[in-house]
Amino acid sequence: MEYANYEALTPETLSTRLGSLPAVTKHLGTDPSGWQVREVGDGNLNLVFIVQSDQGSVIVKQALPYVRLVGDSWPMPLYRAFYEYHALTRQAARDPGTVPEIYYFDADQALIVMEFLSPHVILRNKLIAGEKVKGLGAFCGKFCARTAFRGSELSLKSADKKADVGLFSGNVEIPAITEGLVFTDPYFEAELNNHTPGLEPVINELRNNIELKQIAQQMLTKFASNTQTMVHGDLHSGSIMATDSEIRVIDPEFAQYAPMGFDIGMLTANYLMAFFSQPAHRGSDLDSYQDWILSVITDCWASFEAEFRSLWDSERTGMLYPKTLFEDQGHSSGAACDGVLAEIWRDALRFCGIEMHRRCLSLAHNADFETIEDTAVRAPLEARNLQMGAELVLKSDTLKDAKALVALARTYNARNIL
Ligand code: SR1
Ligand code: MG
Repeated sequence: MEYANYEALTPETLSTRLGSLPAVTKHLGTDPSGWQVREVGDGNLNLVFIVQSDQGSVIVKQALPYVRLVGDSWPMPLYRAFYEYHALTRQAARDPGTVPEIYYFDADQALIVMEFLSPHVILRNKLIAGEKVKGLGAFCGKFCARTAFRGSELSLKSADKKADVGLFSGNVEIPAITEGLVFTDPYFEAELNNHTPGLEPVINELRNNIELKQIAQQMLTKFASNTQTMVHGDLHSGSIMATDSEIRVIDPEFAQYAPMGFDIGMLTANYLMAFFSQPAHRGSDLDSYQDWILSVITDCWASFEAEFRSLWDSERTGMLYPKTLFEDQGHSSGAACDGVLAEIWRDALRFCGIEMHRRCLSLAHNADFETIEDTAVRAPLEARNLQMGAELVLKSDTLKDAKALVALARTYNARNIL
């Protein structure tokens, strides 16, 4: 794609430029002069517009040719919209009803018109505000299991899966962001890094731990070379929108084929960071809200495992662990499934620990901690998060299950580190 005609939309030009598209007028009506357009993008990369008329609303998301968070000194290919579009279509097929409906895609303008989710809000804001979402853990676990299983050669025909790996392998610069910012930058003084003052003793300890860096690089190797399934690639609480009981996953432009444990590991990290940040956000309801966040983590893993096992029994039609080798021989494949889940669990814990580091040490921190204005309050909470992250990376073999994981989180939450 050349993008010769690409032009970034503005609130002033959007109605004229999209006003005659049937896919859009179907939702907003045919009189664009009455449309209200607001640019609401608060992510790190793109333009996002809410377009409303008296007949309905849509979201228009358009890629910019650079990283919005940094500016045009960091160019970023427009083709990421193409991958986001393809990721959304695959997620919609693999776990129907969990992602916004796409109304229109324009590859040359790097834009997607999609369903406006309302009254959904970004989950991270709900977690900061102390709001609960019914069924959150179960939803997330099922989403991770279904997309992991159904995007892999446990389920897909090999030729289809390999063709898809080929398609997504064109998405180079976006994974490179993760490869640098997530796996590498936290562990040395990289140019774009920043951290809360006061954390230096904890950071020095991490950066001087050679084993920690070695395992982080092992996980980077796995992330970059293991094409087990199509992952969302950036699954955190900012990529989930929810009401009190309705949940959707958004923003899969970081999609790539990668290890099955990646999404659920990153998501678990973001729940743990929400948990560790709570003392600065809550009052008398602190304990019960922190308990609820930990229950989201255990629910998520329970639902992931149950769904994965169910798909293993009912949809294992790919070339991996075929029934011809097990059930058809009168042999149980239960231990093989246990083995696959054990590897996902260990990988996820390590990805989780690394994500806990990057959100406090490299570029693109999360609002859970960043909205704590008093750095003297923020630093000790981040210190707990950083040290637990290191334990997850270094000792993933010793943590048996999600119950043990949340018990460990409680011990770090009680520590005075700085
Ligand atoms: C430069 S992009 C920084 C971060 O924003 C995205 O949401 C991803 O998390 C990425 O790592
Ligand atoms: Mg995003």
